[in-house]
Amino acid sequence: MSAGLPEIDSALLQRRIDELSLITEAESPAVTRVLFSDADLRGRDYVAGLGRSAGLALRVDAVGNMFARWVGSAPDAPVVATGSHIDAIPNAGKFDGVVGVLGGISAIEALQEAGFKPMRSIELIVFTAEEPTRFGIGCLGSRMLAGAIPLEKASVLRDPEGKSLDELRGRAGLKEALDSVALPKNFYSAFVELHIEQGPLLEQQHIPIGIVQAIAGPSAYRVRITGEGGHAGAVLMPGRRDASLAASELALAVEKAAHESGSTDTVATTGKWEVFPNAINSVPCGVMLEIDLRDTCLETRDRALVLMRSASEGIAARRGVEIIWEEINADPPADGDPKTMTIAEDVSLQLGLATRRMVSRAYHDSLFMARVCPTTMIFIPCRKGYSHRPEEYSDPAHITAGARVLAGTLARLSHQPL
Ligand code: HGY
Ligand code: MN
Ligand code: MN
Repeated sequence: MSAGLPEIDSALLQRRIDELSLITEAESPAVTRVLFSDADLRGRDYVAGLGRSAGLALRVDAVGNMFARWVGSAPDAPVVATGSHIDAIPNAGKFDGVVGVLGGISAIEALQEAGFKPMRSIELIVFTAEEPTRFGIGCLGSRMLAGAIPLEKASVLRDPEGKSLDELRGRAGLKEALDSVALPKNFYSAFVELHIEQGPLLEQQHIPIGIVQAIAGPSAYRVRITGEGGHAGAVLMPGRRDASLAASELALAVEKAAHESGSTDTVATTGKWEVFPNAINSVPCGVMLEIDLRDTCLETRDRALVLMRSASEGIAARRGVEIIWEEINADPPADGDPKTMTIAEDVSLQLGLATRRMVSRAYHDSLFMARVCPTTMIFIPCRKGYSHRPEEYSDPAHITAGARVLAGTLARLSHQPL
């Protein structure tokens, strides 16, 4: 490959990001693209079209992970992979995940343009359901690739309307058995994901490239609270067993536990809240909460959980309600691979780009890819750290720089000794 690093077609990459952002179920500039929704299926078609025009060999697995491969001169050697996701939670932005998918395609096209010839094949992955919106669990596609979710748990997943994974993937024409998804050993030699930081650090410190050395471990819990309903006018206050007041106390206890875990890396959010019967003149008899608890350290995350659970028992006893906890997922944190991080740093240096190592507090498919091969992430700044909201924004110059670092890193990894 020429001494210099290939140029990314910045205008084309930006245009594609804008085009993909218009494939949404939300009012622009918001983006909503939930797994296997029409928008998600149209978004997949859009990206598959780009992969085909780049001459990549396409395949889709049983859960909808999409693979676009640039076959190298050593086609049977473990493959170098990159990629991210295009699904988006309701009312999100247009860069989360998309930068890694479209930036990955641009990086491959730039290498092709520069006459680079891969030795190890280079494969772009578009992961199914990085977001938990449809089935309540994040990273479903990369989890299954890594064999990190029991098949019996994956196959019974249902969305809030009761639709099953099989029914929905069937809509996308995916009929193969789910046990075909898990990757064989040494399938990939390395994985590098380009992603917006979803935090304010890089922008604040005017650093264009972040190299992710650790990804916080996510856990999620569904909590069902059952009290006693009744007429809002007729049921007097003494003796009420109002489920939504118990839920309110529990949500505050969740916040308190995160503060008291002993680490500033503990974060907890009661992000989903459904009240039943949800009528102004009816005392709530049931509430379903979903709680998101994360930490870069398992020990302090578990400490926060113990605090939450004991607070929950106290609330149940005091208010005479039943509180049942169900774990949705509890995943360990992941570490970046030192060698892969150093390659990304060297390439950044070659491009005159300052870097810093950092922790990702958001989870990503890299959290699971790190279980199957040496993995790191390349972060780029996003305005005020905004993400999961329409104001999400990343400057084209930063996106282009990130894609250039990705291109150089993939080229180096593809020529790693077999
Ligand atoms: O929630 C997360 O960390 C990711 O953006 N799905
Ligand atoms: Mn996200
Ligand atoms: Mn993401």
